[in-house]
Amino acid sequence: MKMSQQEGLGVIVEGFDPTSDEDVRQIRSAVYRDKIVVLKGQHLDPREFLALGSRFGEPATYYEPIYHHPEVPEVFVSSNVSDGEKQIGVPKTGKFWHSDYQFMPRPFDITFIYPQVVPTRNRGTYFIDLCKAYETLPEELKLAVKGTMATHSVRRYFKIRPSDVYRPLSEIIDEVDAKTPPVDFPTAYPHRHTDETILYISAGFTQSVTDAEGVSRPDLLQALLEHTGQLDESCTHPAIHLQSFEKGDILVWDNWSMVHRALHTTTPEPTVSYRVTVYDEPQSAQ
Ligand code: 7UC
Ligand code: FE
Repeated sequence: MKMSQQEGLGVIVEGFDPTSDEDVRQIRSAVYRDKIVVLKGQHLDPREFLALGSRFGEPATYYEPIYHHPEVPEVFVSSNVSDGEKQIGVPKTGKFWHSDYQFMPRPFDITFIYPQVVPTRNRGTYFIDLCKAYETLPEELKLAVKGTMATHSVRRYFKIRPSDVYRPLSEIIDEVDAKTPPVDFPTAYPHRHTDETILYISAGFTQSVTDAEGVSRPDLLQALLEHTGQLDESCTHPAIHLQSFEKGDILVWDNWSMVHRALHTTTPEPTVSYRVTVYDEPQSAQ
């Protein structure tokens, strides 16, 4: 196995063998040290892709079945391809700054993305390292963040399902709130595997930041999002890393440290990718 540093952020890995305990150990530590790992030259079917993910932890099946791969439900499918009648997976997923399952009581530890059909233009995923965001916060903002909680919800980005057609919007919103009520995490969150602090907020899922007295601080949330680079709609902020990929690559990242945003093709080109997400510790060890 050969590992080389990527410009800016992350490592590129050639010759990863998912059946090797030593390779898996090295990739796991690279994920937490380098945040993004690109595994080159992987040729796996959905079951083998799931098996690869399982080497790193306990796979989690996405809570909404419309995203499931028809044969392997643990595989989440993002796709704008439909064979006439049947749409497999969901188009245009994750086109906003977020971290996977940030709106759930237990967000995923590691995300694996395996592009299947890669468009010729506008391919890639944007990333921002929230540990670096915390580290570079001006002292007064670090102080202001202390003791605050951030509230996250999927509400703004929940995708209407085919079965929702003709349902009242209010009923769907009530259902989303009942099924996935907002969750709270400390705004400055200690990383479990490194000595870093994560500025755990995203423009897509974070609804509010509340101070120790229970007062909502929209001004603070705005200033923090601004500092991370997530409010730059041109995505040219220096903190933003554009990760490109080609067929055969698997993108692996530390889902606590990184917020990401899909760059979707603006042309009508087909694009399909598979995703596996894992918990790196058993459920009970939370
Ligand atoms: O369709 C999507 O953009 C999915 C998003 C709401 N959630 C992905 C996740 O893993 O949190
Ligand atoms: Fe995502």
